[in-house]
Amino acid sequence: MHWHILGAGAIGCLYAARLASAGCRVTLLLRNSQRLDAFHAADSAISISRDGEYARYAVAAQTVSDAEPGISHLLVTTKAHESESAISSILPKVAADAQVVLLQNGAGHQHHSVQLLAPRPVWAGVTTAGVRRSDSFTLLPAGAGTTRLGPLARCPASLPDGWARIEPPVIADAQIENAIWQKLAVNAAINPLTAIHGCLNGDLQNDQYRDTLETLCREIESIATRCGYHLFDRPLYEQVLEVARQTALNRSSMLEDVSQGRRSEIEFINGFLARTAREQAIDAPLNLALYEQIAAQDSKESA
Ligand code: KPL
Repeated sequence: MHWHILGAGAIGCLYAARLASAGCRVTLLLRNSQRLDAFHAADSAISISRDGEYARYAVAAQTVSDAEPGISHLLVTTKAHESESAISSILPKVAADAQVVLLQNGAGHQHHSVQLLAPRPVWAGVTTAGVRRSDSFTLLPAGAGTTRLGPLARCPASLPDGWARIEPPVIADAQIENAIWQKLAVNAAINPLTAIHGCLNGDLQNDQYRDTLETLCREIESIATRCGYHLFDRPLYEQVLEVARQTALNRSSMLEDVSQGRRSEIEFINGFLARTAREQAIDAPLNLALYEQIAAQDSKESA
């Protein structure tokens, strides 16, 4: 089978390499000819650094506008705020019965994508794989992580074609929406605080953040509970401290976005929670304040 990947960021490139290793044909769909030139300059391959050596994965690439109609398998790994326009740009070329996987951060956008992609089957995934890039197509993995994948709409019970052969194995999760909320909750606690304080994930274990983090976690838990999601078997605060410990030396994706002047995913993380809290008449003032602070910074960048 032939997977086309929309969104050649770190996770898109990682999954291009994993799908290629699983025996799938892979084509990266790139935004424009400059990105395609950069890919050719990188020897038309994705490189992954491992133990001081680079493993090379030769995959194909083309621009979205050069793609031929009849795409049978589409993996979407764009930033949440780009997914609607990116999917719309490729949609006329995606077969009506194509399998589609959304592997993105945040929540709220999946619902629009499912509508846009009808009648195609859509799965959603959540990954904790840690990966940075030293350049556009060279990956520096920081932990294989766990990837869960489950049906969002119109899917058969099985994993999409080829995904059962991926290494490390993808976990089939019939309750993928719960897994999306779990990831969302952890990101909503760690990402805005690290972005605002310019600190590493591990710094959030320090006493100075304790009250803020505890309050924020309680707000997030009350929103999730009202929406019928069970987050973790322990308080979210303890789970967040554990993730902060495990990823202590990481700069969160939001800290990276904000410090590089890129638009962050705040709208689909704390913004999504703020809108949900309002709809459910829940008071979550700290989440709202963090959302507004980063959203204001985002709009200054894009002005
Ligand atoms: O997913 C992450 C992110 O940075 O977006 C965490 C879990 C916070 C790890 O850095």
